[in-house]
Amino acid sequence: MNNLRSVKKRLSDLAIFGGSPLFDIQLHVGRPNIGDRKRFYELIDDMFDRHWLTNNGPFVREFEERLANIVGTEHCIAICNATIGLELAVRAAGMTGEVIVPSFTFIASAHILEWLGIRPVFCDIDPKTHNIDPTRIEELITSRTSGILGVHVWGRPCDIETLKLISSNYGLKLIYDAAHAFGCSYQGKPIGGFGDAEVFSFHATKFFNTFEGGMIATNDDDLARKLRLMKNFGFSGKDSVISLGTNGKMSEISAAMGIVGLEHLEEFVDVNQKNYFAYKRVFDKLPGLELMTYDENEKQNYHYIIVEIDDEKAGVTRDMLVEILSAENILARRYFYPGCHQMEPYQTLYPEAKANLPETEKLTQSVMSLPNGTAIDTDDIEKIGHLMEFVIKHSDEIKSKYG
Ligand code: T4K
Repeated sequence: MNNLRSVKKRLSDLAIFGGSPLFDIQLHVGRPNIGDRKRFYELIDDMFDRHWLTNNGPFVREFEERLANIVGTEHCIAICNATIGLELAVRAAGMTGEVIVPSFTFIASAHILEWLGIRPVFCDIDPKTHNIDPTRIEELITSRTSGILGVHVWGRPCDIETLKLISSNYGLKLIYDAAHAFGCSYQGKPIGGFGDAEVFSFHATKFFNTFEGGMIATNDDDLARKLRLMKNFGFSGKDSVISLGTNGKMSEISAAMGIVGLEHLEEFVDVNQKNYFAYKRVFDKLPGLELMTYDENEKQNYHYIIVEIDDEKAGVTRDMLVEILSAENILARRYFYPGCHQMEPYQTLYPEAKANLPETEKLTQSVMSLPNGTAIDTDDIEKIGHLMEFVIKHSDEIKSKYG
């Protein structure tokens, strides 16, 4: 119990934010997983030797092929980031007017709609899954609704079956923001093949990264053809532009990072999973702190360590915990606080949205995300556990310090 003793010593006078922190280095949520550097440098040498840095180069083509093998869709289109990927997918699918989207998501999911002149109509979530609540969708459908943008929050799939049924009943397009869900499955099938298209993020903070990057997966040939044109300014060949387009291309250096990362995919998942179960041992013992569960029958990337805090039972609030952890160099995040509808321009444009989002409102106040990935190990997690245990035991004194 040396760790516990040191925590007690460290916090004994409950001058919680003084002295040197429990961890010497900062433990961040979103620390990138990095594969074999030597192999990466070799690929970069090849790239320089070829003098081909972007524009559908050989690394991008190889990366797309490997992705298609993993995800099992007809088309995997590498892109510069998921935000542009979502814009491309929504535009190529022909969404207009209004699109139904959860507010409990990263702001990009809402921004891409508003950016395209589409109104994001915020739907509440199911508190058990943190995903869009399908029972609340139909009441939001109007004559202007053209689609649903589901988000597989934390990599846990939406209720895909019901969303598919609703979208086909109402003639709506269905796109998934699968930014969190690379390596995850739904009913045994890889995420990527559902809806009209699914968009993944390979941003540095995701469990698998290409610095910045992402991919659009689809089985729709026509949509894929449109997407390939649109991500390259609408060029169909040299000197021939046949549609409106933008620059959504992935660079060769990103694709090289992706190729190396794919060679470590199982190892990244193993580390995440091991850490997840170490956190589980910690949180199983602590009152008022509930660790989000993963469905063990599906494939998961175990990247997100999401804890819901019940103030009454824990004796401390989520915000107090985040502050205490941060003072000890554990940089937890309040994802997704305060919810898209509470950010601009949505708060001003659609002030009435809040009234329909009670579960979103509740969750944004009680949830926090903790570090995971190769930059943290089970010893660190045990230490975090001792700290949390101590904080909860001394919650009355700590609260009085907060005034
Ligand atoms: N849809 C969803 C559901 C998403 O979650 C996201 C992205 C998107 C769409 C859009 O995908 P992209 O267009 O980005 O491909 C971060 C990421 O920037 C963002 O990609 C991610 N979601 C979101 C959940 O997290 P911030 O504003 O929180 O980033 P920041 O700079 O505060 O960094 C987050 C944490 O990561 C910090 O603790 C520091 C750490 N970090 C970050 C970077 C970049 C590192 O340790 N190393 C790094 O290189 O948005």
